[in-house]
Amino acid sequence: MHTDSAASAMTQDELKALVGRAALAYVEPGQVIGVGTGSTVNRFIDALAASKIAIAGAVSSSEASTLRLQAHGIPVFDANEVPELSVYIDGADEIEPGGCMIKGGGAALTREKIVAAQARRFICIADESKWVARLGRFPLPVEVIPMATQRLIRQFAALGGSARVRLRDGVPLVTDNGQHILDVTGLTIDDPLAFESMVNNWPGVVTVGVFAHQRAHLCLLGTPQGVRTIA
Ligand code: ABF
Repeated sequence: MHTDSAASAMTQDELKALVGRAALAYVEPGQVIGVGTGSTVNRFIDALAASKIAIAGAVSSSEASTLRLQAHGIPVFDANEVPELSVYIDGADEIEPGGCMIKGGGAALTREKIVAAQARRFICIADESKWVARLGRFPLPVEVIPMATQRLIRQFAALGGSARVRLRDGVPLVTDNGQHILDVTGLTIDDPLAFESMVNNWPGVVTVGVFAHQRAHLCLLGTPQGVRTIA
């Protein structure tokens, strides 16, 4: 772990821009790269466009990231067209020292996990507010098939969790995949790998927002003292 050049006190958005730029060091010309979703990734996309690094294109994890990439003239490929990606760059809602994450605050967790699974290396870019000792403070996003919602709410309650359907403008948010999101508070996730495997098997769960099977190999963490590179 090392810290780059010192930086004065920075806002969260400035920290996101800092790590968005730092991620460029892991992008090689001619590559097709995997691109995540969220405001930190947006800063990476903008930095990538400004850098003029001539990548071949990107595989995107959301309609939102696709639109931003295309607005910069960066070609976007379907995941089925690119068997393997050298790198996947994405944010997180929480990341712990082992590289396990909670993701899905941006409702893109399913496609994020799909694209991450195609990449040799997952590089997480985050401001220091995302760094936690143990996962679970952030409400856990779970993408679900709507007909299973009530039973899944009861199953999370049996674990001490309180699950709510994520709303947008007063109605259930519909994901890029046409499903709903539950946000679950009150969980203690001591073993992310076991928890992800368990919830993945519940009928009606599309994706649970614990990324332990697809954990980050490297985290670029934005701090007022600069970027901490944590492997
Ligand atoms: C995305 O990054 C989501 O999984 C996660 O919620 C988000 C973090 O958002 P932001 O960078 O805007 O804090 O991958």
